[in-house]
Amino acid sequence: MDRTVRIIGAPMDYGANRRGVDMGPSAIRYADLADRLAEADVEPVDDGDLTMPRAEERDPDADQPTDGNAKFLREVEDVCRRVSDRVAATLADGEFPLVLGGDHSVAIGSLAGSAREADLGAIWFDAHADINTPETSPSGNVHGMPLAAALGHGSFGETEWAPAPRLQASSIAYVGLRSIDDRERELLRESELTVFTMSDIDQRGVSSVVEDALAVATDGTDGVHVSLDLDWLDPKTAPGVGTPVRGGVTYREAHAALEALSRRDRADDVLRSMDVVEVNPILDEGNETATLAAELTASTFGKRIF
Ligand code: B3U
Ligand code: MN
Ligand code: MN
Repeated sequence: MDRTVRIIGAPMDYGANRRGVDMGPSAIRYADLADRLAEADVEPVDDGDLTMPRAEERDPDADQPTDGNAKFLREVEDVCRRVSDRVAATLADGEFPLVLGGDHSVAIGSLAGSAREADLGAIWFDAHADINTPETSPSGNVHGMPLAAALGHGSFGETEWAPAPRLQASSIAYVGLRSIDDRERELLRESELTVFTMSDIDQRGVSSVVEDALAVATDGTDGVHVSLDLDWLDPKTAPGVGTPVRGGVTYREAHAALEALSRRDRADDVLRSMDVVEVNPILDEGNETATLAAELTASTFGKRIF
């Protein structure tokens, strides 16, 4: 056994515009996540799920802490503070935190916790850029904002819970973007984040793009956070996601990408924390997307065909 992977369920859907992603952690467990991780030669320990406040009891726009447009921001803050503490405690125990979403806003907590005691790099596998602020968001959904929160953009900069203490824009690389809002595009052009779109994958192949993303995320950092949004994959392969965008990576490309992160010569030193998000069992077909999430997580930890 290489190392202990602590599974932290965060069944949060406050950041998404539809119900269903709150069932993600159950569906991914049901798809034999623990057994698959054991086959990857890590020791899984399941912490169960964090308890969530109930959405039906809340008005999404009530009691907003900012003037901007961010639905359920108080609930997201409450959950992310607890995710952050759990991630930081797991790392302090020498274990690897694996956060199961829930919608992508849980990554605000993962990043903050992972970047407490280390200079952090991040690789963001997603169709979307997730760098809206409450001021620029077209939807008000916080799952479109986690990187803005972690970098302290807009009104997130006035909070003490959202910014990840030791995460720099220059250490973040996106892989596979294909849906970027106008305001996000303007910001990304001026920012230091590295953007690899689906066109880069078309032209150069996924393995070479992931190598470059790893170079960005490891340069001058102590470890890398991997954030896997299942809508990164093509909706034909991963139908169970809330905001599908056609033209994503295939099953084989996805495995190749995540296997590249754990090449035996570097895995244990480089990867520090991970989240797997946006699996929506209501929209899924036969738990296919959750199964894919479990398989890809095992690939990340080094599970090989032979
Ligand atoms: N960029 C859009 C859509 C979106 C972002 N992330 C997801 N959807 N999953 C927004 O609402 O911020
Ligand atoms: Mn996302
Ligand atoms: Mn997405």
